[in-house]
Amino acid sequence: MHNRVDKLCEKLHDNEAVLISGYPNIFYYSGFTSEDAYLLISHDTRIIVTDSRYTIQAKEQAKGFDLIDIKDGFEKIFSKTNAKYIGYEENVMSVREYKRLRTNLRANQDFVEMQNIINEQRKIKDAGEIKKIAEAEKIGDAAFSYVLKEIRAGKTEREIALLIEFFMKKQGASALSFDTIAASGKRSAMPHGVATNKLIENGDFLTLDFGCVFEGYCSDMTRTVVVGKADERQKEIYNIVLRAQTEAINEVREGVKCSAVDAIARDIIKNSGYGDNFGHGLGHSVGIEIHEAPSFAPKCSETVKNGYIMSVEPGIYIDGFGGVRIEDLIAVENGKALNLTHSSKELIEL
Ligand SMILES: [Mn+2]
Repeated sequence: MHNRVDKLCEKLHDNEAVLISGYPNIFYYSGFTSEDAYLLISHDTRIIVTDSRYTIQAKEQAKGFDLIDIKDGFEKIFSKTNAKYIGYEENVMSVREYKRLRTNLRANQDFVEMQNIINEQRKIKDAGEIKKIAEAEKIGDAAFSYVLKEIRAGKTEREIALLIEFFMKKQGASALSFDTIAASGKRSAMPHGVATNKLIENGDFLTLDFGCVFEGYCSDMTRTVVVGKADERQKEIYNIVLRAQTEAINEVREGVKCSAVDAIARDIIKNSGYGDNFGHGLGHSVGIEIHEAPSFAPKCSETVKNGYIMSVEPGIYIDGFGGVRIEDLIAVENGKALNLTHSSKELIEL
């Protein structure tokens, strides 16, 4: 944690501090696992602010930080640094909180927005982070092979989602990365169709998109199966998505443009006649949060770097018919792509 704080300070001028108020960055920089806290970090300050519910926990987890009780007030907290500019997280702080905290600044201090500076180093995952995400993804793989034996016509999407969720928690997951998507039949045309009480029917596509949190880090994977026998159109769509996904993964390596990886998959889908049926980006980074920067998207100007963990998840969605998405998590190590997802991508008919 300390080198992360040091690295952040390298980006701050002598007269700048940051006030971190969102869980992901509080966890990243201090190891503290509750969101009811603030970190004040500058060249002369390492402070964690929380309340009496978390005092013991903060002392144990946020080593190297001085603890201040929030009851002491922000006037005292802001007086602990000589910094003139206090950077805040604009994605996190509410307008109300901003207004309230601002009245506690010293006369010569002011707030400035610093979300990107605070988030920047989280793009590159260290070996320990990659290991945790790989472990989380392994739990997802195990959940998928387990649930395959349970999927059949007559069960609801919700039942299948719950089985996946219970299994992942039993395997050591502390939480879900997001609400499990289990979208069957026509509902599979909704890229984010969370599980409902719809009965799974024979001939349905069933898209399962799920992930869990392991030691603070998220996993994410998607598989689409057919319940019963796949028809010709289902096979056609599935194979286009699979080819787009596989060829995009083959392009992932250090130095390649994120937009170029997106283009590989997008062009394959477009040239197969389904360009209008793939509306979302190809992928996103995953870490403490399920959606992190950068992304594989047409407008992303970044290049792939070692330490990036990215999803690759093209899809084809046809209103009134159904849809297919296939998603793996890829880690970039030693310049090369390493697939963290091991579940089969052959079309599974159940
Ligand atoms: Mn995803």
